[in-house]
Amino acid sequence: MTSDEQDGENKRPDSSPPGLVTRHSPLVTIFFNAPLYAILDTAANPPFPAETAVEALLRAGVRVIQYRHKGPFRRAHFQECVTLARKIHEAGGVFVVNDRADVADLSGAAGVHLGQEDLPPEKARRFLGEDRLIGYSTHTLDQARLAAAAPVDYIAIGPVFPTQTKMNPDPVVGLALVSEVRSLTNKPLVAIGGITMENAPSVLAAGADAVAVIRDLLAGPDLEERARQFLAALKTGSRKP
Ligand code: 3NM
Repeated sequence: MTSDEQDGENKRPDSSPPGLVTRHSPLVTIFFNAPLYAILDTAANPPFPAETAVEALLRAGVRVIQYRHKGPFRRAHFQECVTLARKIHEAGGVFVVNDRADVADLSGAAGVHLGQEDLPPEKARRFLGEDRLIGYSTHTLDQARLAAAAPVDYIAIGPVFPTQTKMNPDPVVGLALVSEVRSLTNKPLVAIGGITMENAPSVLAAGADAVAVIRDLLAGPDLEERARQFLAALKTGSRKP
């Protein structure tokens, strides 16, 4: 193994591991088959390491997984991202790092998820190049309109329902805004915030391609089984690719 591989360094544009999902791959197709976007939030205190969680999610059939760490980003967090990126991409999945385009790039992630307070999408795109995925959180119709025109590959909208997970969440947007945003863009749409196995089908029915979930995935004693049940509940499917 070279030192580059050890560092997870991913030299653009042609050293992406074979099979790595890039922005040119159809995310809508991935979401059609597995419309669950799992977020590993380091503050959610899962009773197992992130690597174990990822293995369980992949076995269950989850294909898009985000690493979310809001505290100081230490070397150990970076190394964790390197390990998760490799594991997820080897399984044909998509690994996304929250907030940090630098970490996404250097860890070999498929992309970054940006919030409204992070790097502007244009700057992240310039930094990451054309191959990486960029997701962008929105909380209002105006923000979603701007995101539709921005160089981002998918749009997140939320919080759809009240959430206990995010600190200082934006006002709840409800299913109505999910439908409105659906009608203004063809980009993959990921709904987030307070989504549970019970309400998730209604979120897809409102027009989302996928649901992003933190807390409700950890609700049962067995993450793999919970993720399987979640995917089964979403089986009615989202937008056809
Ligand atoms: N972003 P849970 S809501 C990380 O509105 C995040 O953009 C939101 O966690 C947004 O599934 C949220 O536990 C928290 O509600 C999602």
